[in-house]
Amino acid sequence: MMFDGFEVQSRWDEAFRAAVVGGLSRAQKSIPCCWLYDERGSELFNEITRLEEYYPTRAETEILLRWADEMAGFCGEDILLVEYGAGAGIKTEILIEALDKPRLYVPIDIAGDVLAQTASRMRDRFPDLETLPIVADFNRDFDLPAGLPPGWRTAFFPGSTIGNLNRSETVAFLSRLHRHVEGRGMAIIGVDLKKDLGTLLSAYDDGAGVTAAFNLNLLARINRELDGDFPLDRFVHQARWNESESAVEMHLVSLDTRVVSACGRQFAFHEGETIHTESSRKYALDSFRSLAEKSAWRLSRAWLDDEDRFAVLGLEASP
Ligand code: AVJ
Repeated sequence: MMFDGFEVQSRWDEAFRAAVVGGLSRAQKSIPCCWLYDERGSELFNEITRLEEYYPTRAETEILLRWADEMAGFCGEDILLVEYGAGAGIKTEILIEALDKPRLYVPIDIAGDVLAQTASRMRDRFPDLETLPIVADFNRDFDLPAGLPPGWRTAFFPGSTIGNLNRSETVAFLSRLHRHVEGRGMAIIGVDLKKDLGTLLSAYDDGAGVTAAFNLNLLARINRELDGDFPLDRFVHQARWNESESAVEMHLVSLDTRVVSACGRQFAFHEGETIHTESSRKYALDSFRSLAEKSAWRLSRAWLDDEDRFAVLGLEASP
């Protein structure tokens, strides 16, 4: 079925409204992290990746630059590279540059406009590589189109975006990747590693306040798009460690007891109450290995940066 732009937009608005109404009605208020990334949110996230405190992007890029040839050998020749999320740009270019005669590049993203930009950038950069963009929400179940060219497939998921998923979501996601590579390919996945809390927490609460602005932008978005009246100066950003989830969480803390309206409804906050806006899981290699094995993958390679902060993992599908 096809939707015109207007219909797509109104479904999107409807989904945001449902996420906010549902999320603010829970005992622990929470809004899924995908809603942080409107235009302004994406700009702020780009700024985050350049912060001194935010090491993951730099560490992962360093790993790719150093080990791309080995990764390419791991993937094999004539492969189809399937990328989940199309924003990774430079990291993808590093890998593709190293690959031996890649046959097809398949970027997948929910945002059609971002995807189109990625596809045209990659066609310019790699004119001999066929690019087949696919609009899909990779957190939900979907199949790759039938009739792709033959060849082994590698699923590529950089950025430690997998850290946003909880255990069961991670297993479901990895199982989907296993199906997408037809049970016999590879996956290359960027994973942030567990480390001292000081380093972890300052990566999510930087001195310049960019992460705070990124988090608070969600309330500005609710005010603008869902007729909300959150007072932006009476909510503050907080990064905290959740030991049982092994995750850094972002919250928005209400400084007062108050009632806020949005979507034509009212939501009560008590002083200090929070909205949970994102979890970013940090793994030990063994804990990731066991999730991979639950979804029929074998962890065969781990490429780390100099300071062992971040890992790019090479998984092989077990039949
Ligand atoms: C894009 C999900 C990988 O969790 O590190 C950065 C998002 N949030 N700072 C992460 C994020 C706050 C980022 N991911």
